Amino acid sequence: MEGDALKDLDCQRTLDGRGSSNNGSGKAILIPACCLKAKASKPELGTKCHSTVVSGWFSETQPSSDKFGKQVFFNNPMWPGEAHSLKVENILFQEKSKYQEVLVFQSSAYGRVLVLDGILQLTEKDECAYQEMIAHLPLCSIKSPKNVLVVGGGDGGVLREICRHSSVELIDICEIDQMVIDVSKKFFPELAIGFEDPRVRLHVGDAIEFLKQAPEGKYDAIIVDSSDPVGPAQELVEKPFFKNIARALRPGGVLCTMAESMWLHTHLIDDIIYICREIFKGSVHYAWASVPTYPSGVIGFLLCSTEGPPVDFVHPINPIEKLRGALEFRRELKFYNTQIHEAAFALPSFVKREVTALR
Ligand code: JFQ
Repeated sequence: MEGDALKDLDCQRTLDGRGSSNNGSGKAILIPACCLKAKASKPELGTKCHSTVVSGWFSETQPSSDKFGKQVFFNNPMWPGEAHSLKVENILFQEKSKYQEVLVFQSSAYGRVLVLDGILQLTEKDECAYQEMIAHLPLCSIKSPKNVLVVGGGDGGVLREICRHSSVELIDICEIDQMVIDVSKKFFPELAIGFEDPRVRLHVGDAIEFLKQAPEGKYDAIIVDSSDPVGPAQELVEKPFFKNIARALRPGGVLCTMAESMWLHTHLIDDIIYICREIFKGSVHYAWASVPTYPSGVIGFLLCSTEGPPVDFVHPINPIEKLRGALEFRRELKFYNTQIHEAAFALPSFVKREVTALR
């Protein structure tokens, strides 16, 4: 049975008031709590539950079935053997865009959650850590950033953070999936507020093509807020992409890209750093932060600068506390500060050993 069929089976179970029913096989089965809730509370879009939601819990696994038709779960190949689960209150949105399956649900512990192709992208409770770090680590490392490009980031959260920097005059954002933008505007207004700033210019399309066309040396900073490098996003960790980024940056310009988890991906991190060291002749550093709902509870960032005025990523030259109005612009900073910035570059011993490109 494929994912879709499974989904239908999960959701077509009739309610009998006792939380269990019969799918035609005569066997009583439990009705996922999300379906009970959905039926009772008439959510905005349909009452179907989702293939990653089982018995009312969402996990980043790929549901399928074995040869006897029994439901089994394949782990995402990027984090084999583990899955973090969130209790689902109800499903708010579920649709397939041209590029991916988009799911929004209300969780009991982390507020609303955005999931793309079964992979958790953000939750209302801990999105602050990721968005604040990926934006301020690079922007506080250079003086007066003016032109910034965001690759991906269709939820708008990174835009919200960049807007705290009053020196910034232009923010180009290139997001491929219009549905992510629309869904964020509807369900995550605290993030999508980033789109309202007059400095933002939205380009809906393929960032790889966008970067090829970008004028040489245009940007002071480029932030890559992508999904994991499986499928189409794979290109975002390859050499040609980084070359185009370096070309679009001014001398001494900075890149900050999401760089997975040091607990799970030291090989991948090593590979990316190796590539970036060849291309970015200024400096290349790895930083990390705690984001409880990402696999293994941490996420990494790769910071690179092009040849030119040297950039000291570890000791920010443009501290956020000194930028007028930055701490409270639109909403208070929740996670980032200069101490966290400096601490983010301290690496555990096993990372220093395993990521040989960092030596
Ligand atoms: C939020 N603006 C984008 N990007 C989130 N495993 C990624 C989502 C998937 C995670 C890594 C970060």
